[in-house]
Amino acid sequence: MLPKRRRVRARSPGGPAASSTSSSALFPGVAIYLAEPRMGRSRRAFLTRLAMSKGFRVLDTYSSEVTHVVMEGTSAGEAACWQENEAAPPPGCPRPALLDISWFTESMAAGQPVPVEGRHRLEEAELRKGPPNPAAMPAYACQRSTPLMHHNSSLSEALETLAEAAGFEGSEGRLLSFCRAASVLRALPWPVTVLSQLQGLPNFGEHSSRIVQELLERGVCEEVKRVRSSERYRTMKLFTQVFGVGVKTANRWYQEGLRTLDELREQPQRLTRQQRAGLQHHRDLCTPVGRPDAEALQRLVEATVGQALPGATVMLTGGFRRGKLQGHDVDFLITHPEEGREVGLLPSVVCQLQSQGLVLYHQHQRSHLGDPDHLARQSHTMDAFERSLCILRLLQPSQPAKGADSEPRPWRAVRVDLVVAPWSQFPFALLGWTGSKLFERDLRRFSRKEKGLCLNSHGLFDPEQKSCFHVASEEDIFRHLGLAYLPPEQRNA
Ligand code: DCP
Ligand code: MG
Repeated sequence: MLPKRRRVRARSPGGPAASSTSSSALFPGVAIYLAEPRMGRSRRAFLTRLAMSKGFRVLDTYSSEVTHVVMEGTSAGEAACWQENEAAPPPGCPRPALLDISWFTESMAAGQPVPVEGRHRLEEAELRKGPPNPAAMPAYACQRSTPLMHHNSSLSEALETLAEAAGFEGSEGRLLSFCRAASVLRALPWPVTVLSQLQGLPNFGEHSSRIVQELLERGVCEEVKRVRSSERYRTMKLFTQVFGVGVKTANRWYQEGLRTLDELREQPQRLTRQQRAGLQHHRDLCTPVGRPDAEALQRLVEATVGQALPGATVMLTGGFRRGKLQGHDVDFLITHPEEGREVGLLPSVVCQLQSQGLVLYHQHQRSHLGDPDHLARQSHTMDAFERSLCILRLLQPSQPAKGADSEPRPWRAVRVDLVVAPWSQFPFALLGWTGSKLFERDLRRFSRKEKGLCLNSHGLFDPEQKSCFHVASEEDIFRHLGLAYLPPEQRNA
């Protein structure tokens, strides 16, 4: 049994209490910093709790006090790069050792810090392991870890451009091929430097390989350059970035000869209410939302939901839950432990926000959960939850004016999705709304093709047994599918 004070600390890893003070640490000469990039926040929180429960001092921020930096799944090069970007130690202080997770696990097992040996140091650990076998890369994105930061950004971005361009032409097959190849590159724990490294990797067709080859050999790819500078791609990108405009509408406008947003603004009668709002706030909505803004909105939504329905929970989902620092919108999932209490919650939440003048646009979609044909539609990607698609006014009190002639604007417009799920479906909704889109797609495909089960944001169904699985957490869903659990930070497929 731990002393009470330490138990209380151990419950709050990511917060300030994570920086345990030396009074509670048994090993004052050791201050661990768990570097997050590839570890993921929930794993980091778990390891922090574990170390603190054993009397280790774990610092929440990197500082000159840190003696041991522990990383997981990180290459020596990546680790060195990370350390370069951190503040340099004061003169005379050595940089702390960059250690593989093996030092940490051995120390936890020993109940005290084990001496650092060469094999614990990242460079040496890497040399011993060698590059992983490409044939070991599983074919489905849900079977492999895909961190946010990876080693092949310029290659994956080129393939993602081609995927996007294929989507603009309605070529779903080509879109998926390029997306899947890009996603494999994101999951590789080493940089691709020669084409032969692609051998044995899944989802790499002839076209994607050719693009990578050209990039490796020449540093640029003509096809990608051509696409990015083409009028068609640029216009389709411009139009589809407008809230409420999909590929079909953008294509119709393009075929009619429209090319600019001003041309769209000249024909307001052709626009839906959503598109008009999208155009009106276009500049703001094209500016990425940062994590501090997402967190400010979370506090606002939590306070408002808490007032409308005490005891309700609000979860930040989408890209921000996967650890992204920026997003095009902010996605929230709301539920209440007493199933049924959440019904009809959104109108009062939106009304409350409206009374504060914070709603610039909103569109309510009622729940279709009770619809008789709901079961038949269950394979559709769009779920049946009640939701509000909003543009909210996010107050930014100390924003300076951007240009000489522009007024200081103490707010910006942000796209916010509020989705309400019943408690029993919440783990499925959370899994479905955390993404990434390709991860979700592969998870459903894996369930169907490999397990004969139908997965969506409402549940996991066995069509033969005509039964559903009851789950209490995302971990339960992975377990039912026979998959190793992947924390949200590793779902950036
Ligand atoms: N989602 C999905 N299929 C869709 C739409 C959404 O599976 N057709 C899921 C996966 C997404 C999540 O919902 O990750 C949120 O959708 P977003 O479009 O907001 O995507 P992200 O939050 O991942 O990206 P961004 O950072 O651009 O907002
Ligand atoms: Mg999002």
